[in-house]
Amino acid sequence: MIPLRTLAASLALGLALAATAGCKQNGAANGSGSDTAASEAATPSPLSEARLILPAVRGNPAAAYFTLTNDTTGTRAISGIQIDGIGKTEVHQTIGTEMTPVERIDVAPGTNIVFEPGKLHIMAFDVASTLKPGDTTKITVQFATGDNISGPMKVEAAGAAAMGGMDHGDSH
Ligand SMILES: [Cu+2]
Repeated sequence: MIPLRTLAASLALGLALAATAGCKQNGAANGSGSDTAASEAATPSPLSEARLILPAVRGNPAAAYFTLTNDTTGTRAISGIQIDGIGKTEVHQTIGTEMTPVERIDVAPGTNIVFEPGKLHIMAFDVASTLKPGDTTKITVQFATGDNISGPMKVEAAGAAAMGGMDHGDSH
């Protein structure tokens, strides 16, 4: 008798090609403007750093971030966010591992409010399939007073850790 031994050597070759897809397409001349904020010259927009991070999986919510400066003399209360190509938005605050919906944000005169990963952020639901990385869409910040501010918003691919491990699958 010959002991038949089948050695199934399955070589799982995990070719981890660190494919940094959708890298920033920064042109050549990108001088790091240290303290000079007057780059665009024309109108200093109170809205900056606006970007929409597409979900890695279609059907999931996107996340949106921006910085808003209250350049008025009174407190501005953000009451809603609209983004072209997005069906519905919610303002969330991440506290620890939990996300809490925020209904209204008061921005004191002369201060900034920063929406950023892992902190205050916008969840963007019903993402239009037309939104692609590299596109520019439009964000409109609505205030409780009825007026609003709009500005361009960059559309970016779901980058590594861009979502900071956010999962809206469970509670909500
Ligand atoms: Cu969220």
